[in-house]
Formats: sequence, C-alpha cells, structure tokens
Amino acid sequence: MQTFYNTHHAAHAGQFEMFRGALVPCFEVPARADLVLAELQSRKLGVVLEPQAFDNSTLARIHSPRYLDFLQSAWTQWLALDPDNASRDVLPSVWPGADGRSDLEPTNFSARLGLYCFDAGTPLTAGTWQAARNGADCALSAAASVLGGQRAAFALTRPPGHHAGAGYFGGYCFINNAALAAQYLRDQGLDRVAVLDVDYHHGNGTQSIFYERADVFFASIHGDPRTEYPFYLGHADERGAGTGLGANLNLPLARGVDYATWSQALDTALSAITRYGAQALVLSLGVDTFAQDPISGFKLHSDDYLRMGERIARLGLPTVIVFEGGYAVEAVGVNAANVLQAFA
Ligand code: OKP
Ligand code: ZN
Repeated sequence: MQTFYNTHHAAHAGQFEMFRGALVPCFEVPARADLVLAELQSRKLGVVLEPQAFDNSTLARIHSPRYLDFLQSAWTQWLALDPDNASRDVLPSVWPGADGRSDLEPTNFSARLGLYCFDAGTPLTAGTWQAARNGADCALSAAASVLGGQRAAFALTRPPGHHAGAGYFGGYCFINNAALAAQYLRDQGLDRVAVLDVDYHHGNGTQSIFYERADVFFASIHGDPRTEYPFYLGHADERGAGTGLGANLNLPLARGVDYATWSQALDTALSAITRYGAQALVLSLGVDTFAQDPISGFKLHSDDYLRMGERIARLGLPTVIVFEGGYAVEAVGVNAANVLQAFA
C-alpha cells in the first residue's frame, strides 16, 4: 500500500490544552505519526511517498475562504499582538455561543479566533498551517492514488482532521483531510462515496460538511456523545437533512465496550455502505478505541485491529485511509499498522 507521509507534521507541536481549569500537556504529539511510520517500515508494509502539491482551491472545495485565510495568517496576527507571544500557543477564550452572530467577522483577533474554533483544547502554533496544509496534500494524494487504480492508499498525517468543519477547528483538528479526500473522489468523477469513521470520537466536522448531501454517505462508530467528546453531535437520530436524509449513520456506543460489541456496529455500518452503493471508501482511522488510550473509553486490543482491517477490506472498495486519533503513544504504531497489514 502507498503511504503518503506528512514530513512537515512535527511543525505542529502544541504545548498545552485546557482541561478542567488547568493547562495540561497535549495528548496529540508528533511522536504519534513517527511511531506509525517506524512500524510500517519495520514490517516493510508498502512504500512511503511524498505527497503531490495541490492548490488551495482544492481545500476551498470543503473549507470556507475566510476560514482558510484566518488559519493561514493566524500565527502572524498572534505575533503582531505581542512579540512575546512567540513562546505561547494560541488558545481561544471567547466564543459567539448559540446566539452570537457568525456572519460578521470581528476585527479583534481573539474574537475571530473564537469564531473559528469550538474548544480550548486545540492549540494553534507557529507551524500549524504548514503541518495541516501538507496533511491535506497527503489525503488528496492518497485519493489520487486510489483513482489511479491502487486498491488502497494511506495518508499518514497529523494533526488529525475529522472534527474540523467547513469554517472551524477544534478537537486537535484544523483541516478535514477525510472530507477533502471524499470531495476529491467526487470531483474526479465518482458519483457515490462513503466515509467510515472508526475513531473513538464522533467525526462532527465530517458529518456537518456532508449532512445535507446524498453524494457522500457518512457512517461513524463512536463513544456516546451524552458522555463523550465532542458531546453536541453524534446521536443516532442524526440521519442527514434535505437531499442528504438517510445518508448519515451514527452508531454511538457506551463507554467500556469491547470488540465483540464494537464489531457488530462495524457490520451494521458496512452493510449500510454496501446498500448505499458506494464506489469508494474513505476510512477515518483513529486507533483511540484501544483499551489503554488515555482519553477514550472503549476496550479494543491490538489483535482486534487485525480483524478490523480484514473486515473493512472485505467490502471490496477502493479505499483512502486517513490517520486520525490514537493517544496511547507506545501502541499507536502497532495498532494502526495492524489495520493496514490486515487490509492489504
Ligand atoms: C481528537 B480525535 C482530554 C479532552 C479531550 C478533545 C479530544 C479530541 C480527540 N483531556 N479533548 O478525535 O482523536
Ligand atoms: Zn478521537
């Protein structure tokens, strides 16, 4: 399998995220991607490639122009506020809330930051744009590779993407790599594309991007949003809207479930994708379903990722695999490589 590796990922390295009133060290660290790469190389799983460079207009198929402008210039604006900001991560402290206007862009930097970000756990740093932008190229290159006839391709990148919406970041995510890949498959001629999100956390960004569309089916298996991040989306009754009604499938599960229960939800999702008639699959591959994950609540074990990869491969679809979460750093390489190895 071809792996498009983001050689710029470490340019994004947050120091702290806000948790219960304190700044705590980030869980989403550069070592995550390095360890996946090392595991693929030690197993000689496929070939590692540099991505092609795609134009910003490709990103604008998913993200709003004003959001992309903000992301690209945020660090420079942050430094302009105070040169001492060079040593500090950018974290928001004010938001429009449910009744504030989002049609107007405030002039004040902090106000714009809150407009474009939904949590205080996603530090933006000096190299965030560079890392996320190159990650988009990896996802698009993997999609191009699959369109070119490869059975599957892997975008090995961080920061992850599935919480990012058309006009906002959050949940460690800035650019929605899976959505970009799905849109690219559509734009290059496929009529029906499915996104399957197996990360522990609901892919609220991906769901929202495609919620009113019938041409991209979104299915997600995740911790129940009544107790689990991102909390405000991911319930079973969210089935899509307008022409997209029926093209969204959420399979929330209670904390503590193991692979026996989780894999029943996987079968449900895969049957729905088959019934939908997808011509290609984008897999948002988070391995934070692992029993030892420090911020998640499922109980999958390393061997379960082999069964997961095998089962998803049996769908028989050309597949773009995009790396998302997984925070048990010492196991993230083995778990992700298990999915890829069993898939291939
Ligand atoms: C990103 B992805 C931990 C709080 C958790 C955000 C989790 C984002 C997960 N103290 N905050 O879906 O893996
Ligand atoms: Zn996650």
